[in-house]
Amino acid sequence: MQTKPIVHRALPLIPGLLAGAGLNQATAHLEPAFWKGKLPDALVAADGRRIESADDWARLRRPELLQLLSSIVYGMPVPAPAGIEFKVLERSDNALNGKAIRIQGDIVCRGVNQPNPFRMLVYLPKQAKGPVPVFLGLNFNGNHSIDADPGIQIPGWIDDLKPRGENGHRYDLDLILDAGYGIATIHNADIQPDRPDVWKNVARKKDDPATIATWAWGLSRGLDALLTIPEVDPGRIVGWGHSRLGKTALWAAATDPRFAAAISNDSGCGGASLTRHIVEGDKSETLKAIIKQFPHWFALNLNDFIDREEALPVDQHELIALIAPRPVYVASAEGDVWADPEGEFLAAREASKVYRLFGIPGIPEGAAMPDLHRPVGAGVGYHIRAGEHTVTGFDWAAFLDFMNANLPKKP
Ligand code: GTR
Repeated sequence: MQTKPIVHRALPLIPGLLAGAGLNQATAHLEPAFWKGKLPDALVAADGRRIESADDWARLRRPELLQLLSSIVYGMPVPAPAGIEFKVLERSDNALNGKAIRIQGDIVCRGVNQPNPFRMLVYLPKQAKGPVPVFLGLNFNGNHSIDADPGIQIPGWIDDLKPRGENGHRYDLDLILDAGYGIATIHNADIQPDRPDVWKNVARKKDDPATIATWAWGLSRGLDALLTIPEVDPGRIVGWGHSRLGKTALWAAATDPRFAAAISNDSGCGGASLTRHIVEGDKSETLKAIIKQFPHWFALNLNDFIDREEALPVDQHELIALIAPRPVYVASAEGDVWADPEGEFLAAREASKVYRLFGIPGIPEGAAMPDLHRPVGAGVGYHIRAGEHTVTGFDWAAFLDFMNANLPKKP
Protein backbone atom coordinates (compact mmCIF):
# COMPACT_ATOMS: atom_id res chain seq x y z
CA MET A 1 0.00 0.00 0.00
CA GLN A 2 1.18 3.47 -0.83
CA THR A 3 1.86 5.47 2.29
CA LYS A 4 3.71 8.48 0.91
CA PRO A 5 2.52 10.55 -2.04
CA ILE A 6 4.46 9.68 -5.16
CA VAL A 7 6.45 12.63 -6.40
CA HIS A 8 7.39 11.88 -9.96
CA ARG A 9 9.08 14.03 -12.50
CA ALA A 10 6.56 14.91 -15.15
CA LEU A 11 7.52 13.11 -18.33
CA PRO A 12 9.80 15.19 -20.49
CA LEU A 13 8.50 15.90 -23.92
CA ILE A 14 11.28 16.58 -26.41
CA PRO A 15 9.77 16.13 -29.85
CA GLY A 16 10.52 17.55 -33.30
CA LEU A 17 11.76 21.09 -33.19
CA LEU A 18 13.42 20.90 -29.81
CA ALA A 19 15.20 17.62 -30.46
CA GLY A 20 18.85 18.30 -31.21
CA ALA A 21 18.48 21.98 -30.37
CA GLY A 22 21.48 21.71 -28.05
CA LEU A 23 19.36 21.77 -24.94
CA ASN A 24 21.38 21.96 -21.81
CA GLN A 25 19.52 20.34 -19.01
CA ALA A 26 20.12 21.55 -15.46
CA THR A 27 18.07 21.92 -12.33
CA ALA A 28 16.27 25.26 -12.37
CA HIS A 29 17.35 27.60 -9.60
CA LEU A 30 14.29 28.65 -7.59
CA GLU A 31 14.12 31.26 -4.88
CA PRO A 32 12.54 30.38 -1.52
CA ALA A 33 8.82 31.14 -1.44
CA PHE A 34 5.92 31.01 1.00
CA TRP A 35 2.13 30.62 0.84
CA LYS A 36 -0.52 33.11 1.86
CA GLY A 37 -3.22 30.64 2.82
CA LYS A 38 -4.49 27.44 1.24
CA LEU A 39 -5.17 27.16 -2.46
CA PRO A 40 -8.88 26.88 -3.28
CA ASP A 41 -9.76 23.50 -4.75
CA ALA A 42 -10.90 23.90 -8.36
CA LEU A 43 -12.89 20.70 -7.92
CA VAL A 44 -15.01 21.78 -4.95
CA ALA A 45 -18.07 23.90 -5.77
CA ALA A 46 -19.08 26.89 -3.64
CA ASP A 47 -21.72 24.76 -1.87
CA GLY A 48 -19.07 22.17 -0.96
CA ARG A 49 -20.05 19.63 -3.60
CA ARG A 50 -17.18 17.64 -5.15
CA ILE A 51 -16.87 17.96 -8.90
CA GLU A 52 -16.37 14.48 -10.29
CA SER A 53 -17.17 14.68 -13.98
CA ALA A 54 -16.59 16.90 -16.97
CA ASP A 55 -20.32 17.46 -16.99
CA ASP A 56 -20.40 18.71 -13.35
CA TRP A 57 -17.48 20.94 -14.19
CA ALA A 58 -19.18 22.50 -17.21
CA ARG A 59 -22.57 22.87 -15.54
CA LEU A 60 -21.66 23.84 -12.00
CA ARG A 61 -18.11 24.80 -11.28
CA ARG A 62 -16.92 26.49 -14.45
CA PRO A 63 -19.68 29.15 -14.40
CA GLU A 64 -18.93 29.85 -10.73
CA LEU A 65 -15.23 30.36 -11.39
CA LEU A 66 -15.85 32.44 -14.50
CA GLN A 67 -18.10 34.68 -12.43
CA LEU A 68 -15.54 35.01 -9.61
CA LEU A 69 -12.59 35.72 -11.90
CA SER A 70 -14.71 38.26 -13.78
CA SER A 71 -16.12 40.15 -10.84
CA ILE A 72 -13.01 40.07 -8.65
CA VAL A 73 -9.98 39.93 -10.93
CA TYR A 74 -10.52 41.24 -14.47
CA GLY A 75 -13.96 42.85 -14.44
CA MET A 76 -16.99 41.50 -16.26
CA PRO A 77 -16.24 40.50 -19.85
CA VAL A 78 -16.93 43.21 -22.43
CA PRO A 79 -19.85 42.04 -24.62
CA ALA A 80 -19.01 41.15 -28.21
CA PRO A 81 -20.10 43.74 -30.76
CA ALA A 82 -22.96 43.04 -33.17
CA GLY A 83 -20.27 42.20 -35.72
CA ILE A 84 -17.00 43.43 -37.16
CA GLU A 85 -15.75 44.43 -40.52
CA PHE A 86 -12.21 43.53 -41.54
CA LYS A 87 -11.19 46.05 -44.18
CA VAL A 88 -8.20 44.60 -45.99
CA LEU A 89 -5.73 47.36 -46.83
CA GLU A 90 -2.89 45.36 -48.27
CA ARG A 91 -2.02 41.86 -49.38
CA SER A 92 1.33 40.62 -50.62
CA ASP A 93 1.98 37.09 -51.79
CA ASN A 94 5.70 37.65 -51.69
CA ALA A 95 6.54 38.85 -48.18
CA LEU A 96 9.53 37.87 -46.02
CA ASN A 97 11.74 36.79 -48.92
CA GLY A 98 8.91 35.01 -50.65
CA LYS A 99 8.12 32.83 -47.68
CA ALA A 100 4.90 34.44 -46.56
CA ILE A 101 1.59 35.92 -47.52
CA ARG A 102 1.18 39.23 -45.68
CA ILE A 103 -2.27 40.66 -45.02
CA GLN A 104 -2.93 43.96 -43.25
CA GLY A 105 -6.30 45.43 -42.48
CA ASP A 106 -8.43 47.44 -40.10
CA ILE A 107 -10.96 45.93 -37.72
CA VAL A 108 -14.05 48.07 -37.24
CA CYS A 109 -16.59 46.94 -34.64
CA ARG A 110 -20.25 47.56 -35.32
CA GLY A 111 -21.93 49.77 -32.72
CA VAL A 112 -18.70 50.48 -30.81
CA ASN A 113 -17.28 53.95 -30.43
CA GLN A 114 -13.65 53.24 -31.40
CA PRO A 115 -11.21 56.18 -31.43
CA ASN A 116 -9.34 54.24 -34.13
CA PRO A 117 -9.77 50.89 -35.85
CA PHE A 118 -7.61 47.96 -34.74
CA ARG A 119 -4.89 47.41 -37.35
CA MET A 120 -4.07 43.72 -37.77
CA LEU A 121 -0.98 42.26 -39.42
CA VAL A 122 -1.06 38.63 -40.55
CA TYR A 123 1.70 36.43 -41.99
CA LEU A 124 0.73 33.06 -43.40
CA PRO A 125 3.07 30.36 -44.74
CA LYS A 126 2.98 30.56 -48.52
CA GLN A 127 3.68 26.89 -49.16
CA ALA A 128 0.73 25.67 -47.10
CA LYS A 129 -1.66 23.10 -48.50
CA GLY A 130 -5.00 24.00 -46.98
CA PRO A 131 -5.98 26.26 -44.08
CA VAL A 132 -3.31 26.84 -41.43
CA PRO A 133 -3.24 27.19 -37.64
CA VAL A 134 -2.43 30.74 -36.50
CA PHE A 135 -0.90 32.27 -33.37
CA LEU A 136 -2.84 35.43 -32.52
CA GLY A 137 -1.44 37.87 -29.97
CA LEU A 138 -1.23 41.54 -29.11
CA ASN A 139 2.06 43.43 -29.33
CA PHE A 140 3.46 46.20 -27.12
CA ASN A 141 4.98 48.64 -29.60
CA GLY A 142 3.09 48.54 -32.87
CA ASN A 143 2.86 45.92 -35.62
CA HIS A 144 6.03 47.33 -37.20
CA SER A 145 7.96 46.44 -34.04
CA ILE A 146 7.63 42.67 -34.57
CA ASP A 147 9.81 42.57 -37.68
CA ALA A 148 11.96 44.89 -39.80
CA ASP A 149 9.82 44.08 -42.90
CA PRO A 150 9.49 47.53 -44.53
CA GLY A 151 6.08 46.52 -45.87
CA ILE A 152 4.52 46.67 -42.41
CA GLN A 153 2.25 49.70 -42.25
CA ILE A 154 2.45 52.20 -39.41
CA PRO A 155 -0.99 53.70 -38.75
CA GLY A 156 -1.25 57.46 -38.42
CA TRP A 157 -2.85 57.30 -34.96
CA ILE A 158 0.10 55.62 -33.22
CA ASP A 159 1.82 57.70 -30.58
CA ASP A 160 5.24 57.00 -29.11
CA LEU A 161 6.64 55.68 -32.39
CA LYS A 162 9.23 52.94 -31.84
CA PRO A 163 11.81 51.75 -34.38
CA ARG A 164 10.88 49.11 -36.92
CA GLY A 165 11.80 45.61 -35.81
CA GLU A 166 12.50 46.69 -32.24
CA ASN A 167 10.99 43.51 -30.80
CA GLY A 168 11.94 41.30 -33.75
CA HIS A 169 14.10 39.11 -31.49
CA ARG A 170 10.89 37.94 -29.79
CA TYR A 171 9.31 36.66 -33.01
CA ASP A 172 10.96 33.70 -34.72
CA LEU A 173 8.96 34.20 -37.91
CA ASP A 174 11.06 31.76 -39.95
CA LEU A 175 10.57 28.99 -37.42
CA ILE A 176 6.84 29.64 -37.16
CA LEU A 177 6.22 29.85 -40.91
CA ASP A 178 8.48 26.88 -41.72
CA ALA A 179 6.45 24.84 -39.22
CA GLY A 180 3.32 25.63 -41.25
CA TYR A 181 1.80 28.14 -38.83
CA GLY A 182 0.68 31.70 -39.40
CA ILE A 183 0.97 34.59 -36.98
CA ALA A 184 -1.31 37.57 -36.49
CA THR A 185 -0.89 40.61 -34.28
CA ILE A 186 -2.56 43.85 -33.16
CA HIS A 187 -0.98 46.72 -31.17
CA ASN A 188 -2.45 46.61 -27.65
CA ALA A 189 -2.77 50.43 -27.62
CA ASP A 190 -5.10 50.29 -30.64
CA ILE A 191 -7.59 48.60 -28.31
CA GLN A 192 -6.82 50.55 -25.16
CA PRO A 193 -3.72 52.52 -24.16
CA ASP A 194 -1.75 51.01 -21.28
CA ARG A 195 -2.20 53.95 -18.92
CA PRO A 196 -3.88 54.48 -15.54
CA ASP A 197 -5.56 57.64 -16.80
CA VAL A 198 -7.87 55.65 -19.11
CA TRP A 199 -10.27 55.77 -16.16
CA LYS A 200 -9.95 59.52 -15.60
CA ASN A 201 -13.42 61.08 -15.48
CA VAL A 202 -15.04 57.64 -15.69
CA ALA A 203 -17.20 56.42 -12.81
CA ARG A 204 -15.78 52.93 -12.53
CA LYS A 205 -17.86 50.28 -10.78
CA LYS A 206 -15.95 47.69 -8.78
CA ASP A 207 -16.56 44.93 -11.31
CA ASP A 208 -16.26 46.97 -14.48
CA PRO A 209 -13.91 45.45 -17.05
CA ALA A 210 -10.42 46.88 -16.73
CA THR A 211 -7.62 47.08 -19.26
CA ILE A 212 -6.67 43.37 -19.41
CA ALA A 213 -10.33 42.45 -19.99
CA THR A 214 -10.56 45.12 -22.69
CA TRP A 215 -7.42 43.83 -24.41
CA ALA A 216 -8.83 40.29 -24.21
CA TRP A 217 -12.01 41.52 -25.85
CA GLY A 218 -9.83 43.08 -28.57
CA LEU A 219 -7.99 39.79 -29.08
CA SER A 220 -11.39 38.18 -29.73
CA ARG A 221 -12.02 40.84 -32.37
CA GLY A 222 -8.74 39.78 -33.98
CA LEU A 223 -10.14 36.25 -34.00
CA ASP A 224 -13.34 37.55 -35.65
CA ALA A 225 -11.16 39.09 -38.35
CA LEU A 226 -9.07 35.94 -38.87
CA LEU A 227 -12.29 34.03 -39.49
CA THR A 228 -12.79 36.13 -42.62
CA ILE A 229 -9.50 34.88 -44.14
CA PRO A 230 -10.02 31.61 -46.05
CA GLU A 231 -6.38 30.50 -45.62
CA VAL A 232 -6.83 30.44 -41.81
CA ASP A 233 -8.13 27.29 -40.12
CA PRO A 234 -10.98 28.56 -37.87
CA GLY A 235 -10.58 25.58 -35.55
CA ARG A 236 -6.87 26.15 -34.85
CA ILE A 237 -6.46 29.74 -33.69
CA VAL A 238 -4.10 29.93 -30.70
CA GLY A 239 -4.24 32.96 -28.39
CA TRP A 240 -0.76 33.75 -27.16
CA GLY A 241 1.02 36.54 -25.32
CA HIS A 242 4.06 37.58 -23.35
CA SER A 243 3.88 39.06 -19.89
CA ARG A 244 0.89 41.45 -19.50
CA LEU A 245 -0.19 40.25 -22.92
CA GLY A 246 0.11 36.65 -21.68
CA LYS A 247 -2.33 37.53 -18.88
CA THR A 248 -4.53 38.88 -21.67
CA ALA A 249 -4.24 35.71 -23.80
CA LEU A 250 -5.28 33.49 -20.88
CA TRP A 251 -8.32 35.64 -20.09
CA ALA A 252 -9.25 35.82 -23.78
CA ALA A 253 -9.15 32.02 -24.09
CA ALA A 254 -11.06 31.64 -20.81
CA THR A 255 -13.85 33.93 -22.02
CA ASP A 256 -13.94 33.02 -25.72
CA PRO A 257 -14.27 29.29 -26.49
CA ARG A 258 -13.35 29.90 -30.13
CA PHE A 259 -9.66 30.04 -29.15
CA ALA A 260 -8.49 26.49 -29.82
CA ALA A 261 -5.59 26.85 -27.36
CA ALA A 262 -3.66 29.41 -25.33
CA ILE A 263 -0.05 30.21 -24.49
CA SER A 264 1.18 32.25 -21.56
CA ASN A 265 4.80 33.35 -21.75
CA ASP A 266 6.18 34.79 -18.50
CA SER A 267 2.73 36.15 -17.59
CA GLY A 268 3.29 36.09 -13.82
CA CYS A 269 1.05 37.84 -11.30
CA GLY A 270 -2.54 38.16 -12.51
CA GLY A 271 -1.63 35.67 -15.26
CA ALA A 272 -0.40 32.10 -14.87
CA SER A 273 1.23 32.40 -11.46
CA LEU A 274 -0.56 31.67 -8.19
CA THR A 275 -1.39 34.83 -6.27
CA ARG A 276 -0.97 33.04 -2.93
CA HIS A 277 2.54 31.79 -3.79
CA ILE A 278 5.02 34.55 -3.00
CA VAL A 279 8.82 34.62 -3.37
CA GLU A 280 10.55 35.77 -0.20
CA GLY A 281 12.11 39.21 0.01
CA ASP A 282 9.58 40.94 -2.27
CA LYS A 283 11.21 39.24 -5.25
CA SER A 284 7.96 38.27 -6.95
CA GLU A 285 5.12 40.57 -7.92
CA THR A 286 2.29 40.71 -5.39
CA LEU A 287 -1.21 42.18 -5.67
CA LYS A 288 0.03 45.19 -3.75
CA ALA A 289 2.90 45.82 -6.18
CA ILE A 290 0.94 45.19 -9.37
CA ILE A 291 -2.08 47.30 -8.39
CA LYS A 292 0.15 50.15 -7.27
CA GLN A 293 2.00 50.22 -10.59
CA PHE A 294 -0.87 49.23 -12.89
CA PRO A 295 -4.13 50.30 -11.20
CA HIS A 296 -5.93 50.13 -14.55
CA TRP A 297 -5.30 46.45 -15.30
CA PHE A 298 -7.74 44.79 -12.90
CA ALA A 299 -11.26 45.17 -11.50
CA LEU A 300 -11.39 47.52 -8.51
CA ASN A 301 -12.66 44.59 -6.42
CA LEU A 302 -9.15 43.13 -6.47
CA ASN A 303 -7.91 46.02 -4.29
CA ASP A 304 -9.79 44.46 -1.36
CA PHE A 305 -7.34 41.54 -1.38
CA ILE A 306 -4.08 43.47 -1.15
CA ASP A 307 -2.11 41.84 1.70
CA ARG A 308 -5.07 39.44 2.18
CA GLU A 309 -4.42 36.98 -0.62
CA GLU A 310 -5.63 34.17 1.65
CA ALA A 311 -9.16 35.62 1.50
CA LEU A 312 -9.42 35.41 -2.31
CA PRO A 313 -12.13 32.91 -3.29
CA VAL A 314 -10.18 32.04 -6.46
CA ASP A 315 -6.58 31.69 -7.61
CA GLN A 316 -4.91 31.61 -10.97
CA HIS A 317 -4.86 27.82 -11.48
CA GLU A 318 -8.61 28.27 -11.88
CA LEU A 319 -8.05 30.77 -14.68
CA ILE A 320 -6.00 28.12 -16.52
CA ALA A 321 -8.64 25.49 -15.75
CA LEU A 322 -11.31 27.63 -17.45
CA ILE A 323 -9.55 26.87 -20.74
CA ALA A 324 -10.08 23.08 -20.32
CA PRO A 325 -10.26 20.87 -22.29
CA ARG A 326 -8.45 23.04 -24.84
CA PRO A 327 -4.63 22.84 -24.85
CA VAL A 328 -2.83 25.42 -22.73
CA TYR A 329 0.91 26.04 -22.40
CA VAL A 330 2.69 27.96 -19.66
CA ALA A 331 6.30 29.08 -20.16
CA SER A 332 8.62 30.56 -17.54
CA ALA A 333 12.17 31.92 -17.48
CA GLU A 334 14.55 31.12 -14.64
CA GLY A 335 15.72 34.72 -14.35
CA ASP A 336 12.17 36.09 -14.32
CA VAL A 337 11.70 35.74 -10.58
CA TRP A 338 9.26 38.69 -10.63
CA ALA A 339 6.79 36.42 -12.51
CA ASP A 340 7.43 33.55 -10.01
CA PRO A 341 8.24 30.54 -12.25
CA GLU A 342 7.42 28.05 -9.50
CA GLY A 343 4.02 29.69 -8.95
CA GLU A 344 3.40 29.38 -12.71
CA PHE A 345 4.35 25.69 -12.73
CA LEU A 346 2.17 24.91 -9.72
CA ALA A 347 -0.80 26.69 -11.28
CA ALA A 348 -0.44 24.62 -14.48
CA ARG A 349 -0.07 21.44 -12.43
CA GLU A 350 -3.14 22.22 -10.31
CA ALA A 351 -5.22 23.14 -13.36
CA SER A 352 -4.38 19.68 -14.75
CA LYS A 353 -6.83 18.16 -12.23
CA VAL A 354 -9.65 19.69 -14.22
CA TYR A 355 -8.18 18.46 -17.52
CA ARG A 356 -8.15 14.93 -16.13
CA LEU A 357 -11.96 15.08 -15.86
CA PHE A 358 -11.82 15.20 -19.67
CA GLY A 359 -9.35 12.30 -19.88
CA ILE A 360 -6.42 14.64 -20.58
CA PRO A 361 -3.35 13.92 -18.39
CA GLY A 362 -1.93 17.47 -18.13
CA ILE A 363 0.98 17.58 -15.68
CA PRO A 364 0.87 14.66 -13.22
CA GLU A 365 -0.24 15.30 -9.66
CA GLY A 366 2.73 15.83 -7.37
CA ALA A 367 5.15 16.26 -10.30
CA ALA A 368 8.27 18.19 -9.36
CA MET A 369 9.41 21.32 -11.18
CA PRO A 370 11.04 20.10 -14.41
CA ASP A 371 14.67 20.79 -15.25
CA LEU A 372 15.58 23.71 -17.48
CA HIS A 373 14.70 23.19 -21.15
CA ARG A 374 12.63 20.07 -20.49
CA PRO A 375 9.02 20.76 -21.49
CA VAL A 376 6.47 18.59 -19.70
CA GLY A 377 2.80 17.74 -19.91
CA ALA A 378 0.10 16.66 -22.35
CA GLY A 379 -2.87 18.96 -22.91
CA VAL A 380 -1.41 21.24 -20.24
CA GLY A 381 2.26 21.96 -20.97
CA TYR A 382 5.00 23.79 -19.14
CA HIS A 383 8.67 24.66 -19.48
CA ILE A 384 11.23 26.76 -17.75
CA ARG A 385 14.25 27.95 -19.70
CA ALA A 386 17.42 29.78 -18.70
CA GLY A 387 17.48 33.54 -19.13
CA GLU A 388 15.35 36.58 -18.59
CA HIS A 389 11.85 37.97 -19.10
CA THR A 390 11.45 37.80 -22.89
CA VAL A 391 10.42 35.41 -25.69
CA THR A 392 13.17 33.31 -27.30
CA GLY A 393 13.55 30.85 -30.16
CA PHE A 394 13.52 28.07 -27.57
CA ASP A 395 10.10 29.23 -26.38
CA TRP A 396 8.73 29.24 -29.93
CA ALA A 397 10.16 25.78 -30.68
CA ALA A 398 8.47 24.48 -27.54
CA PHE A 399 5.15 26.19 -28.41
CA LEU A 400 5.24 24.66 -31.88
CA ASP A 401 6.07 21.17 -30.63
CA PHE A 402 3.29 21.41 -28.07
CA MET A 403 0.73 22.65 -30.59
CA ASN A 404 1.77 19.99 -33.12
CA ALA A 405 1.09 17.37 -30.46
CA ASN A 406 -2.05 18.87 -28.92
CA LEU A 407 -4.05 21.01 -31.34
CA PRO A 408 -6.96 19.35 -33.12
CA LYS A 409 -5.76 17.70 -36.32
CA LYS A 410 -6.16 19.31 -39.75
CA PRO A 411 -9.73 19.65 -40.99
C1 GTR B 1 5.96 44.27 -15.36
C2 GTR B 1 4.76 43.84 -14.59
C3 GTR B 1 4.44 42.42 -14.89
C4 GTR B 1 4.47 42.12 -16.37
C5 GTR B 1 5.50 42.92 -17.12
C6 GTR B 1 5.31 43.03 -18.63
O1 GTR B 1 6.39 45.52 -15.06
O2 GTR B 1 5.05 44.03 -13.24
O3 GTR B 1 3.21 42.06 -14.32
O4 GTR B 1 3.23 42.25 -16.93
O5 GTR B 1 5.58 44.22 -16.69
O6 GTR B 1 4.20 43.09 -19.13
O7 GTR B 1 6.35 43.13 -19.31
